[in-house]
Amino acid sequence: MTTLAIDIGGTKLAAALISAEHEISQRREIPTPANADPEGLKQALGHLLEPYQGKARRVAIASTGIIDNGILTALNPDNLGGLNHFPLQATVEKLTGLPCIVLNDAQAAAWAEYCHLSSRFKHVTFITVSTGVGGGIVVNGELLTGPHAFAGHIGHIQADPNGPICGCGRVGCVEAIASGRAIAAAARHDLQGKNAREIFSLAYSGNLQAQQLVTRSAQAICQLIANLKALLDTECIVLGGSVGLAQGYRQQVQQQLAQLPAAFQVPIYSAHYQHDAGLIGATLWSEYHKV
Ligand code: ADP
Ligand code: BMX
Ligand code: ZN
Repeated sequence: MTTLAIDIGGTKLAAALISAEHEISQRREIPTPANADPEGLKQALGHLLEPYQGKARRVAIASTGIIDNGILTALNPDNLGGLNHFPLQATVEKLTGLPCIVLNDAQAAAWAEYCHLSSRFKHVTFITVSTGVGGGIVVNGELLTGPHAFAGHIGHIQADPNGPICGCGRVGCVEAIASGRAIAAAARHDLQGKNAREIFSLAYSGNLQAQQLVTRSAQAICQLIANLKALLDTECIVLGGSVGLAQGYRQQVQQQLAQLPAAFQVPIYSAHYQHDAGLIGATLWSEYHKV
């Protein structure tokens, strides 16, 4: 059965058709509307999905935010215009006329990466370092979503009690230090106003401040991984998101983790499905739940 998969992130909205063999076709991407209020998001989704009319039998969505029973609430309103109780599933069902399932983006990506690794590991944790920092946790072959769908929001574990205030309202969250947005927000002088992609490219060409911003992000992710190892004894970490997948980033995190005591060591892989982990994961989740 062909699935129309959608990935809603803080920076971009992606959609594609996923075949029964999990091949991806007709992938499209548009920027997330700057003011992602309910109307803005509805319009953007309408525009994104228009070319897929009549081409799929179900819809599977991976979306940033807390996704509880098909309803989206932004934990960090900076990342999605403060959407609160947005009926995402119902909106897309109405737009497409198809049955639909919705899962948090990092939970979906975790499911995809776990399914890929399941012959080797039963305990897998996915971390996306993207607009925000998100996570998905598989324990003993089961994806943890939690009673309020909040499980895995590891970007909001505190990294520094003296750190910047996070959009979620807490102080010093990992997301406020390591995410693409946080990297851009901490830039000063010649780097002020540049986005994370530009800062990474300046880091490769030797800009010291850019290198320090990347290292600060990698350090926060390294400490997060050590905390997750202590909490879950996870067998491996999978890194995704455009920052997580940026050239050299995983290696920096690995080098820093290698400095910590043996009990905190855990293998770190780059996402097998790269930037499509959310699309594939939501599709696999819709199959698992027989949507
Ligand atoms: P989303 O959060 O919408 O899922 P991404 O995973 O693409 O989207 O993450 C967006 C963040 O990644 C932005 O902060 C952007 O500046 C940054 N980014 C995009 N491309 C790169 C790159 N090649 N290297 C480093 N950072 C990148
Ligand atoms: C934020 C939070 C998570 C999400 C993570 C990564 C919102 C809107 N999102 O911590 O639900 O998984 O960002 O999201 O509060 P992305 O947009 O960076 O992919
Ligand atoms: Zn936070």
